[in-house]
Amino acid sequence: MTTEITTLATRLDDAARNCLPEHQLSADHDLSLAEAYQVQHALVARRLDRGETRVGVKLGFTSRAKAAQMGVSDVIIGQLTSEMHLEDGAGIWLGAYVHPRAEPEVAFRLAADLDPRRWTGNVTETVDAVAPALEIIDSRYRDFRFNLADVVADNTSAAGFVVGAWQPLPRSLDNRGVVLEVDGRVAESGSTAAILGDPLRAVTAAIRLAAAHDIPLRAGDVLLAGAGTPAVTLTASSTVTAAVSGLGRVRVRVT
Ligand code: OOG
Repeated sequence: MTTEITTLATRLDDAARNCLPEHQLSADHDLSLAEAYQVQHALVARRLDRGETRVGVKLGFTSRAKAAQMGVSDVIIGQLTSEMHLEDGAGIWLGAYVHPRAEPEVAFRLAADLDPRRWTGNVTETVDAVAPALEIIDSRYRDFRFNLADVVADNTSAAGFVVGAWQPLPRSLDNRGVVLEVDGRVAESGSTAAILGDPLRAVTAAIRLAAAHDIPLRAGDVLLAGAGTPAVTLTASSTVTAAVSGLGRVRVRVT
């Protein structure tokens, strides 16, 4: 790993730990997508060195509305670690983040260890459960502004996630209502169809991206399929709930 990759990863890791926004890497570095994923790996390695474990992956920009909100178009992958995991109903403190937002998601659970480069393509054998989920995204960049390489390097803004009750895969998941509520009022609503047309396609996309960028996948890993609606900014003293029709709901309390 080059010194420069390590330096950039340290910039983003420090921004997350100090809860202070950082300048976009693209302001002074012309990173290719491959280099941006190297920065992401170096960033995750720092977390693993501190004792966190890898617990899954997440996709970004699987929804067109979400991609349009952020001005980017390609699907990207990020890595989830143990420290990001929050129990359903957990309280989070705004001061522990830079400028966090929440998104309603669908989560899958990997049935077995998987070598993404040797995947056979059978989605319903690869994942054994599905759950409603909430993701906390917190771009480490000032004003939540970035280009594709910036956000990949910043581990796709991953900061926290809540997974609801796991349940067996239903026959279809492709057109279910998704609602994001703040204090019981609907803030955003959409459909699982926004997630690549069908959230099951996110499984294929995640494995393809994991293979391309050397991200390991293990039995029990969580796979967040991407937002079903645009994100909402978290505000103090509020409760944010994500509901996916037929799957249930999950929430966080913001203090
Ligand atoms: C990047 C993460 C996007 C999604 O579900 O599309 C994402 C960001 O908007 O900060 O997680």
